[in-house]
Amino acid sequence: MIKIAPSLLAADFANLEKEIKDIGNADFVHLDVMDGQFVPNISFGIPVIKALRKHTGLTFDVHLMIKNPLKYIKAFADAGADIITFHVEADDDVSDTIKEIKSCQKKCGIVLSPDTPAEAVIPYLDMVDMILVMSVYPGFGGQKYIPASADKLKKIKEYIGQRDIDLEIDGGITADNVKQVIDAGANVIVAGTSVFGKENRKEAIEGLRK
Ligand code: S6P
Ligand code: MG
Repeated sequence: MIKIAPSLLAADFANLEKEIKDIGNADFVHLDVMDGQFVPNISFGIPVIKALRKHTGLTFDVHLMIKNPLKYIKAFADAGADIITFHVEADDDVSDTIKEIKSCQKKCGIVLSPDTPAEAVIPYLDMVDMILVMSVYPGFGGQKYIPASADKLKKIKEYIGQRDIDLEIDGGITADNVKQVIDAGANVIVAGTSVFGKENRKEAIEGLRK
């Protein structure tokens, strides 16, 4: 099943309660956490996620772009995350971080930046619920989709085989390229600018679904 995950990074930060209610027809809310160290930007963190939790029943898909995810997993879980994904390029041990997410009874996922090869997922295939392929370099919303991401999705889809793992794509997704990434194997579609850049968020989500 295809799931649409609008990224709040492109929303109006002064009106997040309204913004989150405006995307009630989405499947997930994608929450981009940046620490200014793993990526050259700072976004928002635990208190904002906790505050938003009261305003929607949508699944919170928390994407950690932080250098040391391990020590913050419990705090994000307690704040209301349902799925926590972190980068294999981060400093902490990948297996330990997966185990920590599972010990908090949350779904866990690993993220690959554009220069990390598809093969990097192989050791973790029997441990994760989700794999996120970045189709832009992490750090900023509103960038252009990197076309080589489709081949990476295809490879990872093959590695996944019959396992029950969601394959998520994130960065520069629009109504023009969404079919291409779904055909390549993605079933969770992150969309920031192509949802919150539109006047009518609900229509933008339906446009992506179509
Ligand atoms: C990477 C980026 C993504 C977000 C993104 C998507 O720098 O921050 O992780 O999920 O903001 O936004 P857009 O505008 O590319 O759809
Ligand atoms: Mg993201």
